[in-house]
Amino acid sequence: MKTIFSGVQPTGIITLGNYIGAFRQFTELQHEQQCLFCIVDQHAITIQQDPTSLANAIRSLAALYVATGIDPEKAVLFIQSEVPAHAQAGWMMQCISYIGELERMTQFKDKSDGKEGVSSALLTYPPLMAADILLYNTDIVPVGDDQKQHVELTRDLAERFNKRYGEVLTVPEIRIPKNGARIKSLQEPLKKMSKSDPNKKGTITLLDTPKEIEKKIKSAVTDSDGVVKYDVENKPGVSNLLTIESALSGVSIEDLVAKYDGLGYGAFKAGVAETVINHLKPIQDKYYELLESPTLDDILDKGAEKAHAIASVTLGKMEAAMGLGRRR
Ligand code: ATP
Ligand code: LTN
Repeated sequence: MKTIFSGVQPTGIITLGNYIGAFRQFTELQHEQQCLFCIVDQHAITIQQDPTSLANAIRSLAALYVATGIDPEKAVLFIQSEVPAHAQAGWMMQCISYIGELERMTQFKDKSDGKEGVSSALLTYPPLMAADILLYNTDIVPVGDDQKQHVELTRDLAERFNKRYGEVLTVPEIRIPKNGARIKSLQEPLKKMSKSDPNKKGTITLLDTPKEIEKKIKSAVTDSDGVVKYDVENKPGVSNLLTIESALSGVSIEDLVAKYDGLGYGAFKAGVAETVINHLKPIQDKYYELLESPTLDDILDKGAEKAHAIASVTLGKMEAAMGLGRRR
């Protein structure tokens, strides 16, 4: 059995991008593998967060993990800050990271570009992510395409650690979905759909109402030729909508193109909206049922306990290998 680890930031309500790129992989993998899924709240505070909103986002994300199909009997679901080994191992990973390699991370460049008062933690975010992954002897990291560079850095750091201090860490592999690894914004189809995008019209969240979904898809940016065709380069908006419908319905893009042949963008967009609305309805029902229930706290308490049991063993090995503390 392989060990799977992934994390999502509680920085807003998760989007169709997060769902198709990440959550769908999680629910598939949990049946055969040992899975750990983390709410990475310490990553979220690399950008200033309002404390009440952050607390709400953490609970909401936990409920969405379960509502989208994570089975807490099979997978471990926990909050990063409730397992102190993450911050401890994160520090050790920072100590073996070079400033130059961190400055080359595109997520750092995107999130710091043109901003004043960028936190030092935004730069040292990837070593903390490496710690998240490496503490659990992870074999596979299911993520969207945008995290490829961070997982590659994690591999480099694990190899560097092992070379310097002895074989302690497992070098993980990345897993990116074939279909929908990078869902685009509905308003700027060259940019990825992102839950912290201030332009809410470009993003569909898992909690949007049917009316909101219809409206956003109706006003999605397409092109003027009126033909439903998959062509990412010349028709990024239409291709993005096709990818969304295909990922949610399981119907191939080819079959969708045939289904909408000769129909205009109006009918196409109505069809995509209907698929999205129907897919999200049971997830939303389960979410609202869970949100206020004590079941969610039980799940998170048990998750933190199980995660701590695994992480503290690896942390102990890392500390001993590096020579921290007293020799035992
Ligand atoms: P933020 O806007 O705060 O950076 P985000 O929407 O990029 O958030 P993350 O919490 O960084 O979301 O990512 C959670 C998971 O969703 C990751 O595995 C990431 O690769 C995946 N993901 C994020 N955006 C997309 C997208 N547009 N398409 C496919 N996968 C995505
Ligand atoms: N950097 C990721 C979130 C993240 C993560 C992780 C993903 C933090 N730790 C460990 C996979 C494994 C992001 O921004 N999506």
